[in-house]
Amino acid sequence: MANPAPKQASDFVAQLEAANLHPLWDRFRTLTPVKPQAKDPPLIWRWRDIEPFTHRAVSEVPIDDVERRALILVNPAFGGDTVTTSNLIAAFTVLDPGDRARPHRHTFAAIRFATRADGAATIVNGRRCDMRESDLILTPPMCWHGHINETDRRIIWFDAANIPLLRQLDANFFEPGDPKANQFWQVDEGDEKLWAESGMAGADIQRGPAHSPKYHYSGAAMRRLLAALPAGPDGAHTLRYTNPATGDSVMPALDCYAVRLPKNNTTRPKRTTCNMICLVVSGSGRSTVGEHTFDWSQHDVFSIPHWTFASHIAKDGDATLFVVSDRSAFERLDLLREELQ
Ligand code: GTQ
Ligand code: FE2
Repeated sequence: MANPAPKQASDFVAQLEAANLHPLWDRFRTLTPVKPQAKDPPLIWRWRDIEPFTHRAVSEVPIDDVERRALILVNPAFGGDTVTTSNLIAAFTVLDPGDRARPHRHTFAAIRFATRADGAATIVNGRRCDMRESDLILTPPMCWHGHINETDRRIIWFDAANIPLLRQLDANFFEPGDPKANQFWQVDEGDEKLWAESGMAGADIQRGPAHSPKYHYSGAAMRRLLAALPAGPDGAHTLRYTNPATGDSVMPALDCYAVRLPKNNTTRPKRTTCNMICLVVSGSGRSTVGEHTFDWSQHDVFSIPHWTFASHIAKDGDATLFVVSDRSAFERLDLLREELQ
């Protein structure tokens, strides 16, 4: 009789459970899977499906009634939770002429990337960041920010944040600003000038928080650097947005990249332990992510869940992707692993 009677074993487990004890041997496999297994299959959200809802949001949702007029891209694999892929959300935000999204600040990190936002402005900690095509604007943890559309056109941009990560850690703090404080909006670029010249910085500027002291990264500069960059080991030309004071990621738990895919050259499949959301900035192409193949064009968004192989190819000319990820968080926890096929 090598095996103990199952009843005896389960009695023991039940008694342990009643005493707030769990036997590790009983659930070892669940507690320590041999590799990560993303909850979500990769997903694509097509701009042609999203855009009509952005217009409806403007007509049905007055900006003064809401904190932000953002449509969040959700993967149903999270069971109705507001999550795009693990740790991250992505959204499109809409502002009509004259709209102001009131100031606030929070501990989650956020970014916005200007898709159709020429002339809109985001004010970050008293600095006015005027948005031009493909500009990236950071709103690092606890920096005050609000948005304003002083143009005569409807403005739409892509934004992303690590809200699901902070909910998991229960580390969210949120402070509303004063919606009537007019001085919030009456600012110029301010200290953003201190970080506008690459490779030059004030010698006597104190080192501050872990995030980038530069909040505004120009789309024109991104395009110039992407055109000059050699291909990496995967065949793509990849730029990382960095903190100019340290050379590190822009924020400790949100990490941004731009990728140029040369036409008709499939990148080598790659997987990493971090999560990525890709916005198609320009061009069209096809990505194979895990078992899924996505054909994409401008302003489509797709997810690359962690530990899922992804490869990309541009069609009819070069294509550019903007990628937002939680990679820097994994680096800081010494949990980043990568594989290239
Ligand atoms: O622009 O401040 O999509 O706080 C989600 C949370 C945008 C923002 C989002 C936010 C914002
Ligand atoms: Fe915000």
